[in-house]
Amino acid sequence: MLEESFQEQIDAERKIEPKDWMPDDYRKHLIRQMSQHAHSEVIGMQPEGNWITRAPSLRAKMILLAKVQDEAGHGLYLYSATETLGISREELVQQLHEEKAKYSSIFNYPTLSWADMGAIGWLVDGAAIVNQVSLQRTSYGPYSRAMVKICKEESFHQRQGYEIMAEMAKGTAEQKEMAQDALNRFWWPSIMMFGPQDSDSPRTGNAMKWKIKRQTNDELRQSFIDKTVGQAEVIGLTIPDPDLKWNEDRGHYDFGEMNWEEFWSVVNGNGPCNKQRLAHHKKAHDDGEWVRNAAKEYARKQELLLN
Ligand code: FAQ
Repeated sequence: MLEESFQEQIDAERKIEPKDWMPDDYRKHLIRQMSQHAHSEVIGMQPEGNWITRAPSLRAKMILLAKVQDEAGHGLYLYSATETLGISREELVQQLHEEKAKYSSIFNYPTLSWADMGAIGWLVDGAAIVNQVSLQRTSYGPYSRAMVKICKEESFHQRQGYEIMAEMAKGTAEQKEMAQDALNRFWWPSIMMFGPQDSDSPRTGNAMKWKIKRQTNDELRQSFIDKTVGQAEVIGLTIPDPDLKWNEDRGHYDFGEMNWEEFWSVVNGNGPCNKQRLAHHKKAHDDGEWVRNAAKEYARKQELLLN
């Protein structure tokens, strides 16, 4: 009965709010997806943080710094939204540290040159926008509202990256080569962000039924590729996929096969930087313990004063 009226509410496009009744599996599904999304934002600061001290100008440095700060903010909204489902941030972070919770595969690749800041903004934020615009219509109210604000900031991030790529592509031959090399390295990992093919995606069935996801992994991946090919052409860079070709009948680009072995290897903890990213997160968390303790003590004293 409760389950039926829950599904009716979803089918009628009414948002589910924290105090509404929800099936346990819906709650667990959201905690998993939203916390992994939050972890991705926070771990995602590391590949870019690597370049803040080496940005080529004060302007570039200020913009990159602002972008990385936004990502911390996105992590915070998403942790807060996840906490409305009855789990604490401490537990979520513990799940990350114990490798029970994942984060996006893309952040396990190294950033080797300044052009990688361009490729991340253009492609990684570009892919994140396609995914998150769709998630603005997700059925859980706090997640949906967090996505609206996050998407506005992601648009600025995408433009920041595209500007870097465009500038480098029209610079010296060496600069253009750096931009092309970054595109070559980040293209396939970026389209892997959308997850496994629909036929290999165990979570999609429930996610679509509960309208947590509004489009499947393959639909979103196709939409990202269709948007991005023209952008590469405008700045004179070549997407490293010889099978990429406009298909008049489908009204979409056809594209080559992804290396699924690489995808699962990165997802399962064996990518180029998985160990480094997690170790860095744990160290930062431990180093910040005194700040958390001081904040808790301050809150306790304030409460004593009020009572
Ligand atoms: N990486 O059945 P599905 C950003 C896992 S934010 C790692 O298809 P689902 C901003 C999946 O978790 C980027 N793991 O699962 C930024 C599941 O494992 P589990 C993050 C992956 O949930 C930009 C298993 O494989 N965005 O970039 C990946 O229906 C620049 C089976 O997969 C989000 O998290 C992957 N790529 O679909 C920050 C968006 N793909 O949990 C800094 C929200 C799949 O059963 C710089 N999340 N897996 O153990 C989603 O939309 C979905 O969760 C998907 C996966 C699409 C990621």
